[in-house]
Amino acid sequence: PAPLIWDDPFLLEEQLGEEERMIRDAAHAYCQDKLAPRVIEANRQEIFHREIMSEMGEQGLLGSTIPEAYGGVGANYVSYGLVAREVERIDSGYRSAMSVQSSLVMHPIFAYGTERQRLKYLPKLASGEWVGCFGLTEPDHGSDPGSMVTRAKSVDGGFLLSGAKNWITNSPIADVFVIWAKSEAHDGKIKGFILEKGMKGLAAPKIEGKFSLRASTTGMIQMDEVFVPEDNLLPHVAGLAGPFGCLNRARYGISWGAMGAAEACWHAARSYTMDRKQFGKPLAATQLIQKKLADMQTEIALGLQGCVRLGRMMDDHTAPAELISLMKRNNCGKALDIARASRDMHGGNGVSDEYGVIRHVMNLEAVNTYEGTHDVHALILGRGQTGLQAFA
Ligand code: TGC
Ligand code: FAD
Repeated sequence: PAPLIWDDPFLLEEQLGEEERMIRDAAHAYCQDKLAPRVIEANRQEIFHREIMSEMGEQGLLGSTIPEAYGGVGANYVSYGLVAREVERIDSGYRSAMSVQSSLVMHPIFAYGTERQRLKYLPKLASGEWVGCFGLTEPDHGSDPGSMVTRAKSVDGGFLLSGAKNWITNSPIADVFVIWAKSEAHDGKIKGFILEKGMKGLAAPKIEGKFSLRASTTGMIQMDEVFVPEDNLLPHVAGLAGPFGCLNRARYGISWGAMGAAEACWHAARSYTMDRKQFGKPLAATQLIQKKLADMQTEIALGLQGCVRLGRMMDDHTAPAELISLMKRNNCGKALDIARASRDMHGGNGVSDEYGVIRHVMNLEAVNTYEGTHDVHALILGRGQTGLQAFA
């Protein structure tokens, strides 16, 4: 039999096309050279270095699936996933910033916007000159966004938006806000609106004291009768299908990203336990440690195979939403388990940020919760196979 490649058991590498590998290699080099050196300080001090958005833009990592005419690079979804894996190998917070800009801000403007909106916003979002955020969750409505209370009242020439959004990635530094609100002019249906920094009545205070994704900035969005011109309504979608169309793409990217964080923790655990000796031999020469390494290898190998298959289905337009839930749920839950085990295998050193692993544990707690919690995705899968909804 052929020898096993321990860190690529299914030969994922051979399943990628040349262009996919090129995009992945460029992202890998950028992440290792530019993101890795900044992350310990960013996490310690709770800083998001704004210039990262411009650097990612320069590298073609923002809205990479959007056509070139609007500033994207027209990459496929497998490439988008490979990039998410490389970014999250460093930190889930950096992948968050990229996912939100790409899947939750640029995608809705591209898919549901007018040509004028595409031309106005997409190139500047692609270059990182502008930062975007996505406001769906509210203080009292998280897993159940359909019950949102943010309202768009119709007035001459546009709308007045009032309400509050909570836990919004990038909001404190955002120039562009994609907001979901129930619109009076559309029979109370949920519609998407593009708001801009500086609009009267709009505020985006930072949420302080976050012990997860500290290298990503998160805030609220407060709207007090913000006037939004008719031109800033996203006309081509109504209802929850609008935000969920964006979430499908972001959740898919998170499936890959979480595996990147898991791989970082697995490789760290393997190296650490091979070097560290207790009772006169390397920790990695003990059965308990080897079982943990075997579990990590197995879950990551299977998780990545699922990602590449789902990516091919996304590219063929055959991916059902439930399958995206299956991968988001599985890979986030497994990555969190792997990060916690790796932290344990590092002993006392595991709680020091110098070793990186505790940061991944903290980050993956939020990744397992946002974009649909682990249990909400179980309910989506349960409904899919029984036809019975168990949410309410
Ligand atoms: P339900 O009856 O299931 O559906 C209502 C309408 O929406 C459509 N729909 C979808 N369309 C496309 N893709 C999907 N995945 C869809 N899921 C639902 C559905 O067809 C229907 O359309 P229509 O035309 O018939 O009206 O709605 P429900 O109210 O029962 O929903 C239940 C549930 C639990 C599935 C859903 O609300 C849910 O997924 N909750 C989780 C909320 C969530 O994921 N929030 C994410 C906020 S954004 C975020 O976290 C960003 S963090 C990013 C980062 O920093 O990286
Ligand atoms: P809740 O919905 O209150 O859930 C609490 C608990 O109850 C969970 O364990 C959940 O699984 C469980 N639960 C809920 N419903 C049920 C049920 N029917 N049956 C059984 N159990 C249930 N949102 C945005 O719109 N944009 C963003 O950019 C964004 N970024 C975020 C960044 C961070 C760092 C975080 C932490 C969150 C972000 N979110 C964002 C919000 C995120 O999507 C929500 O936190 C998430 O959807 C869960 O909602 P909730 O926090 O209100 O929890």
